[in-house]
Amino acid sequence: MKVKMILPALIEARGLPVRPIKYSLFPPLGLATLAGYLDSSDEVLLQDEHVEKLDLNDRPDIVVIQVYITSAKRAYAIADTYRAKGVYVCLGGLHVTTCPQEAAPHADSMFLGPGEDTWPGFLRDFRQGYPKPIYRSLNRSLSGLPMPRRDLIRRGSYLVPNSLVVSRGCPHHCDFCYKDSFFKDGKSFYTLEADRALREISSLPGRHLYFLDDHLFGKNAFIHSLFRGMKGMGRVWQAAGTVKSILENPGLYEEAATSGLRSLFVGFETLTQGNLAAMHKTHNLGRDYEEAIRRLHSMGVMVNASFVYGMDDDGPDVFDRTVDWAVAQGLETATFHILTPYPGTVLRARLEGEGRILTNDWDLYDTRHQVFQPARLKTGELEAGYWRSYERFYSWKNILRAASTKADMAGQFRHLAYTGGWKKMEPMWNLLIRSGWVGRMRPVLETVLGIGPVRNPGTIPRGVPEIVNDPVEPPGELFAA
Ligand code: B12
Ligand code: SF4
Repeated sequence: MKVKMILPALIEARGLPVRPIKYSLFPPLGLATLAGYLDSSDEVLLQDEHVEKLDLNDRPDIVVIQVYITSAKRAYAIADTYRAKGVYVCLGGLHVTTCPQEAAPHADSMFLGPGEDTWPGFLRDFRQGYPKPIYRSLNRSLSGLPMPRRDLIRRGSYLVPNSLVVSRGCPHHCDFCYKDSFFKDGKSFYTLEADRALREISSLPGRHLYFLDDHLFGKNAFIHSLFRGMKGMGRVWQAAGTVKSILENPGLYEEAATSGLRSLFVGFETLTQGNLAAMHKTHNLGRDYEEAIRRLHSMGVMVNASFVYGMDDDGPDVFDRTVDWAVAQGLETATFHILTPYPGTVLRARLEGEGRILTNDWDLYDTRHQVFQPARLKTGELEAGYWRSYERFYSWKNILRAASTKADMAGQFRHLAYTGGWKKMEPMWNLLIRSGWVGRMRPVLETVLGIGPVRNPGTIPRGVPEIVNDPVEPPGELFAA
């Protein structure tokens, strides 16, 4: 059987003259995971439109498309092209789960929720000739999960090919988050067995790992076993965790740092207690953010802070206040978002009830556009403040100020190299992406992450496969111009 798997790109990733590095960071892990369920006799092609030009002239038996909200229009156009040729089209992913009626006219089979239970069932049905129009995930478990088919991924096209997820979902329930809408029909937080996770980690070449789990630190027993197993592997890794987990678990992050944790994505979201309460982000309420940052920095762990603008307590001062605070804390990187009411979320239901949704143009639901009426911000203020935050946080003046909070020269140097590398060198990244050389920057990233007051020098022990130079693919046509 011939199976084609496609991750369509949002317009920005296809059209821009300068290609942001964020679209060449991570490979399509969800699709590679589903490919793990196919038979060895099946012929599979996985294409990621963020890094290659799609070939839509073929005629496979099944086309599988992952649909995100911002790439939904493109996903439906690709689906329609194949269906017009009589090819069987499967649509799944987050946006299909939250907007099934919208997706239905473009699919032969639709999949709601995570695919680990529904996809194998569909494959059986399809091979027997009786596929159903809709599959809804109800049984949530990762036991027996096959290894993702990483052999289908063009490693050289990504800066971080070693992304992985060892859990699904998150134990918390924030009103603005996609999580409860995606996992609504069953368990919304579950993990792999630690042994299985460690086997996957051991199979990954090189040193660097990026855990894409929503909250890696959500289940203590699992995570302790994982870190114990990773100790001595010589890895450097990045992940996401909550303020609560940093403050409430003595020893946990020390163990993580010893096993190679070098930077943590933390959802601070807002500096205002009223906002946290209104969004039911209760695990952040009353927490000492500054203490959490100090703890991470004392272990040599860099902080990537996430902030969301536009909640009801946010007035015009929120932008500068947040950036000034972030710089004073010596945060290495920050990600700012405009509050976005994704379909299926509690936030959206509330704003709809209050008549505050301004548009349903999904292209604008990219956390960079104002799509609802804020309570205390005038038209234009939210988007202008959002862009100003990036400009101010990543100005050389503020990068130097934040770096100068680090106790020693190595820490200051790492801060400058990491932050400057991400945000001040877009033209260089653009060139590397277009020339197909982005993967060659991985050793540089690993070196920068390894600098500084870290507990684990990260030498590569025997047995860890290392790829120094991934095969370099020719630049895709898309980037040749
Ligand atoms: C890595 C990541 C990215 C990466 C790359 C994405 C990629 N290559 O897949 C980058 C940096 C490019 C990115 C960009 C953006 N992202 Co993003 N990203 C993620 C993140 C952190 C992990 C995705 C992942 O790999 N998950 C692990 C795999 C195993 O799960 P999965 O991909 O969901 O696949 C499973 C199921 O969805 C399902 N499935 C999926 N497709 C199909 C198809 C079929 C047929 C079947 C059966 C099943 C199925 O089965 C899979 C196995 O269970 C998620 C958060 C999250 N936890 O998912 C946010 C997330 C997906 N991103 C989000 C957003 C908003 C964006 C941006 C708009 C942000 C921005 N401001 O630019 C852009 C736009 C992306 C786009 N192209 O449209 C939102 C999506 C909201 C929504 N309702 O769609 C999320 C959920 C973050 C959040 N908490 O809000 N992102
Ligand atoms: S803690 Fe993060 S991932 Fe978990 S529900 Fe809240 S926003 Fe979503």
